[in-house]
Order: sequence, then structure tokens, then C-alpha cells
Amino acid sequence: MGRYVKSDPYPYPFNGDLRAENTALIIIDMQIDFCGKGGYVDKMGYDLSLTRAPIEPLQQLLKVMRPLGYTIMHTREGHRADLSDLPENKQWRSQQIGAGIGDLGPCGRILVRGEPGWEIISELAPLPDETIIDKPGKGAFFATDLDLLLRRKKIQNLILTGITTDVCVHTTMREANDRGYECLVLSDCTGATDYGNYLAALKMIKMQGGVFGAVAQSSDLIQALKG
Ligand code: C5J
Repeated sequence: MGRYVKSDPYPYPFNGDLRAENTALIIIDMQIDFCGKGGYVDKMGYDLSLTRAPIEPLQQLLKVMRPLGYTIMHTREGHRADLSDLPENKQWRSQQIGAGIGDLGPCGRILVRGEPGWEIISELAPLPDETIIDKPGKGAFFATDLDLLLRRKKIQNLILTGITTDVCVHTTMREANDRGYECLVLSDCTGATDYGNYLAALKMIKMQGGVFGAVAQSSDLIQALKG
């Protein structure tokens, strides 16, 4: 019979095998730099309400998934203090928009590991037993041990959330999809710096019968988990 989430463009997961033992919730980059006052996104002048929108739905989702024993993982984008893992072009581009990675801002050095702005927001603080993946790039698989950890735990299904939909969430979803993971993005648990890009990113997932996976609302996942 299986367990499916009402999602678009197909009921997720494709094989109905949705269990705590084979499914992980990944919360991407809910850091002060991406959704906090004085952080990187704020400094670039984007509307923080868009990247803060997922906070409350994620809090509700965690209340359901944690007690059910699902694997919860968090990611943080950030660079070494000496910036030796920061590509020159990434740094240059950030400087052009007035928020140079590594430069001092109101929340410390922008996107640098250990700085206040790099921390995950307190509203979504990881529990001590939850894995945190530190990544230098947009995708959570690049230059990290995420794939190794997921395979060791026999995880097949990834529920992707966090920010930003069109950048780090999408890059991670594409990386995961190519590795054979079955991916679901929760539309109310993700946000972008531009609402049009958010909508376009969700639409892209659903093309070609679900070219990268499926999209659902967190309420649909919660219903499936409780059902
Ligand atoms: C960006 C991210 N947008 N977490 N990072 O630079 O999406």
C-alpha cells in the first residue's frame, strides 16, 4: 500500500516507501546571514520577509518529525577564516553588490565560519544529535561528507527545505537527484530573495514529470506522516 505525500506532479515518494529509517529532512542555510537583520542578504538589500517566511512552518514541521525519529540535518554556507576555500570570482561578485564575503558587517565577517552571522538562527537551532553540514558552496554535496553520511544511514528520501529556493536548495536538489535520492521540496518551508525566482524554482522541479522530484506543502507531509 505504501505511504505517499499529496504532492505535485506525482505522489511522493515514487515507490510509497516513506519511513523514518530511510528519510531525512534537510534544512538548508537558515543562518543569520541569509535571514537575519544585518546579515549578508540584508546587506545586499533584499526583503528579509521572503527568506524568513519558512521559519514558522519549519518550526511546526520539526515538532512533528523529531518525535517520529526522522533524521534531521542542517547545512551552513560559509568559508574558512583565511578564505582559502573562497573562489576568487565568488568573492569579487559579492563585493560588487556591497556585501563582500569575508568583509566585516554588522554580524561579523560575512559568511565566515564561526562568525555570528554564519550561525543558524536560534528559532531553528539544531538539537545536539542533529547533523550539521558545513559547505563552502551552494550545493550541500560539494566538498562535504553529506553523501557518505546519508548512504551509511541508508537514506533514500530527502525532504528539502530552507533558503534560498533558487540557489542552495535547488543546487542541492539537483546534486541529490543525480545521485539517485528521491527529493521533495516543501513550498512553504523554503524562500528566495526574489518571489518570482521562488515561483520559477518550484515550477522547474515539476517539469518533465518531476525532473528533480516533487513539491508539496508541509501540511501535506504532516498529514501523510500522521496518517
Ligand atoms: C545564496 C543560499 N543564495 N543559501 N546562498 O547565496 O542560497
